[in-house]
Amino acid sequence: MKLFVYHTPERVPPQVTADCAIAIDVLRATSTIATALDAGAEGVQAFSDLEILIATSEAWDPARRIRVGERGGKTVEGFDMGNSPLDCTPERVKQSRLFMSTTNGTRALECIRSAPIVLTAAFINRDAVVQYLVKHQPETVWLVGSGWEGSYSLEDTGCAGAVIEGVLEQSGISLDALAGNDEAVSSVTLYRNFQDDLVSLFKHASHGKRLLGLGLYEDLEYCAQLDFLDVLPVQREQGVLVKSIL
Ligand code: 3SL
Repeated sequence: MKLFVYHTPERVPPQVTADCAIAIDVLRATSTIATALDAGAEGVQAFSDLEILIATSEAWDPARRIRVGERGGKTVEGFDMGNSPLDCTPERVKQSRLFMSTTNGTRALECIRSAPIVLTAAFINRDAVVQYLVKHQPETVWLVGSGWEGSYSLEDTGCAGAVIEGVLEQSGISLDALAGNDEAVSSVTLYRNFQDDLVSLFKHASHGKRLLGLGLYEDLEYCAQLDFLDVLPVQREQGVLVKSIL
């Protein structure tokens, strides 16, 4: 097994794919996806384009459909929900499908969706991802940060490092044997530096600061809870994530 870290979707090599590709958008799309599936949502369908989202979701029973739209950290006008994991309570999402479009996270998912196995990771479900990797040992694994509009995001690369650290601990494989690129090694160093205080990692991050400016400190605190949920989001059909029974 070789783990490759790509800071943004733009860095993913074209024309090839991995055996397993993992999208990471800690703040906040992949934290929201994990929370919604853990709370009993039927699935989360990701879109980069808002109009395609609306047209696709029209065919769905309105009582079982939640349109989640976020741009620049704010709820898209006319959508049912923004992108806060704190809104994904069982009362709100159980048995519903979330039709989701966010600034960067859903773009990252779109870029890896043709991989044979697609997962999502956040700090809150890190251990579920680690357990999957240790058990199945896919030959090549991509950990793809969502970044922010093409640039690097500290928190996504930190989460990639947390996943690699978990695999190191649980598999006994050495970092040199596991790391597929230099980014994988540096992500572990980043994670180790902040592992005891992930909120402080968020406070250094430009998107963390953006969310703090919007008064969303509670979202940061929630997303910083390492291994909080035992849920593994896995792509069942292109763009549709469900709770894994793997
Ligand atoms: O960029 C994204 O996809 C979002 O997760 C951003 S936000 O945290 O909802 O503002």
